[in-house]
Amino acid sequence: MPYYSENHFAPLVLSKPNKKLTSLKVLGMDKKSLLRNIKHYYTHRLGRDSNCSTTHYPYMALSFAVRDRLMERWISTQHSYDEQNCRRTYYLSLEFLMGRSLGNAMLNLDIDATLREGLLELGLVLEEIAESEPDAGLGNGGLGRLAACFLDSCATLQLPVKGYGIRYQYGMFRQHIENGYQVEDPDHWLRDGNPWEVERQEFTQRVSFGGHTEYYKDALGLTRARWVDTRDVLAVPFDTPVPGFRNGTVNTLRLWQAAATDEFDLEEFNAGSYTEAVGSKNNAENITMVLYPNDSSENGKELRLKQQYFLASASLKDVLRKWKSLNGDRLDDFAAKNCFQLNDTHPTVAVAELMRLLLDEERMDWDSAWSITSATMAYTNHTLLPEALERWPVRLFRQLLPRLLDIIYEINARHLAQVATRWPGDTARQRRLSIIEEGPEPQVRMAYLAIIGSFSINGVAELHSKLLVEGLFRDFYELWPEKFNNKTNGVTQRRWLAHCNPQLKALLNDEIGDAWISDLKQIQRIAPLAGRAAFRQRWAKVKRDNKKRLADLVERECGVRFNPDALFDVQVKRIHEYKRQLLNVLHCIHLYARIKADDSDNWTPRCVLLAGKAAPGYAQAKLIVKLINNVAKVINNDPQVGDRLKMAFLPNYRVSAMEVICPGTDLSEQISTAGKEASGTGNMKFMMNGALTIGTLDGANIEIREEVGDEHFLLFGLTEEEIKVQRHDYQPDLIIARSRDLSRVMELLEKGQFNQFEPGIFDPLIAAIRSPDDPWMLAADFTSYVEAQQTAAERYLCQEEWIRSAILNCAHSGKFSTDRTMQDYNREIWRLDPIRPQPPA
Ligand code: 26Q
Repeated sequence: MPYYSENHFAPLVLSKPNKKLTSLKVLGMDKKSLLRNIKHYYTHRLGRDSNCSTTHYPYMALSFAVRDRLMERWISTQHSYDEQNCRRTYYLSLEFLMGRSLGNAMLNLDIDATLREGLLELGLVLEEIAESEPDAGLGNGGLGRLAACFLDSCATLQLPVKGYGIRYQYGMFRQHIENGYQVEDPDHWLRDGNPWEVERQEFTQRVSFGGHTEYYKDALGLTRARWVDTRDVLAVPFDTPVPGFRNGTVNTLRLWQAAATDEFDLEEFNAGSYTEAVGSKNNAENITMVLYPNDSSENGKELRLKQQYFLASASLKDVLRKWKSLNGDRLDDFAAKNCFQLNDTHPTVAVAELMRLLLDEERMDWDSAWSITSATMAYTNHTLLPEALERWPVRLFRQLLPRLLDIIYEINARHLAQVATRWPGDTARQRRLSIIEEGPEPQVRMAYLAIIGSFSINGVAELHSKLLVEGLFRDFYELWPEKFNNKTNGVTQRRWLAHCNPQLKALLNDEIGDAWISDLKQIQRIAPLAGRAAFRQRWAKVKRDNKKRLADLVERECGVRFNPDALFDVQVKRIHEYKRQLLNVLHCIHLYARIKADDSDNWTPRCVLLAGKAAPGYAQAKLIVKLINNVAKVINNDPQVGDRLKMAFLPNYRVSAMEVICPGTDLSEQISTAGKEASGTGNMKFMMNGALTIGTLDGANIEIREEVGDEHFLLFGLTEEEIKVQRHDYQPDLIIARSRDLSRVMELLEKGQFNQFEPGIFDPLIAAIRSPDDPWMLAADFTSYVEAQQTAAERYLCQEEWIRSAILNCAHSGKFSTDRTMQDYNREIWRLDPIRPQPPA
């Protein structure tokens, strides 16, 4: 027996629920009660006085006052869920990119106007105070932000959905630029305290690693397994409230933090190495130290697999604990009442962990355990890049999670037997469909485990879902066509319009009322107004003010002045070759070359903004950042260019930066190689805020174009099918030679115009463009991209037409609300009943 003390956090237990302790007076939502509360926190809790001059403490006091109003609604929502013992969904994700909470909470509680006014009486400007809040950057990009938008929509739809994730001490790195290069800084987002979370030590879980499997006979003489000699880690939950929009519902995001158990390493302890034994606690606590800053899988990192299992195991144990507290030990109904949505393959080890818990801890037989597991798990895929599919070395699994590897082998054996029955003698197919990829270093294919263990598998846009079943998952589709479905992504209009674009919100409310905030389809009611000059004028004023706000940010951060009357052309997203920021740069160089060649009659002044983070180990992406900065420097410092063209790279792209960027954008760049971007969600934020898209037929761009109509979308580039065909005979050198424009651009690049004192640094980018194996086929789309850009420039000159298109983009963005996405998930996968909480007494 290992020497350990049980969870020392476990509190003493009260003999019965204490109703007196929890009966409380509901807090007022009026200005007077709010201000009283804020002042109370400022003085009595934070201990600050009139000499204190930072905005941090007013921010904290305000946040505590707002948080108090969430608490009572939170408790009553959770009571209603328990009382009704309703079916629930758990959204398992290694990433939740929540951004800031204060503005969202005030909007959803409907106290933002009251507070703005009240704070002014105290001589404080709400927007300035809100700037003190650091972003909760616990995600890389699209997948993590999608999880955050989903939570907002589920709370608004009053669906009993709980998020489970990891409380990283360090979120997504902060980026700054030195000599044009990206430099990473740690993001210690919790340093000044986080008023939006509540630690719940009482629900601490224990998670095991290492050890080995032991077999024994149970009381009935059945052979059973147990996982022994493990090294355990505690998982401590921190809960963040997730308020719905003006509806009294407050859901939960539960994030796990690793803590060492009090078991000391016995040998070290007995050898008298007390300090070493205590020091080794670090090992445990490291598990939740940092978010992996890759947005495609990083292969074989042991710590990452530990994070994945830590999340899966702690969350499943927590759900089983809660189940037993409400329903007792019987699990017959478990699958009818619970659903786990896996956000990509990252938490997929949950399939094997749920089997382990049911087999080894609950003593079920295999078939019962499997029927529960495979009826509760659902998997969402977010990528089409085969190289991004997660695989883990079998060796690592055996070492870290030996009992789970046993179970995965058993799942695989039974699965392959089924394949053999369906396609007798087809051993090639068996090899293709096996969870285990054979080779010198055998691997566990996580996507296959997810597909086999789930009752639903979905892609995130129509094209993506279609390509999945035709390509990557074709064999599985033949086996189980009924499991596969599409759920087109969305974004929450609460954050991405109502909160981030207050002027447009006011304009919309004035014209069509505010129903669109919880029913975005209503926004199409502004479509007829696009034909009214007076409305277009008001729209233009809002856009110009937002462009000024964005121009101020760019000037502050980049030292470049953007003229708000120019066309604001924006590409912000992770830096990735397939997203083709490089194509955008080639276009900028092309415009520069035209100006230098005095070819600028009827010119449309243009300000090009790029932003995004490159994975720290992705050399080619980092070089693209450097090129953007170098090209920008040449363009901005050339007096001959003047106001006709400006270019800037905004450092440290994050949720709160996008809140300023998307309202001020005219032209949204969505220019990935067709068939590579699963969906994209930035495209939807821009559209909602009245930008036109210049884009390929990729991901959700296709559906955006369908909704708004071809005339209001700037289409270019090869289709996915054309890319597939032309790939076989792709000769970029020839394409370059035949295009005067592209030749001129390549010449400038190749003669070192943008790296005068840094010879050769861009050679790898030049080589990529010229390679017949360039997977992203930049040269193939260059000419058509330049043409579409020229069309955009000409249309912008006719402001009346441009604004009409902008209004129609906003008007037709109704489909791209996550409210719609969540209704689709709920109708076809989760089947949850909305629950109205009892209003607090
Ligand atoms: C996996 C293993 C190890 C380390 C890191 C990872 C990892 C982490 C993050 C792999 C992928 C990601 C993120 C992927 C992502 O953001 N995908 C995007 O998801 C969006 C929401 O569905 C889509 O809109 C985008 O098209 C897709 O690129």
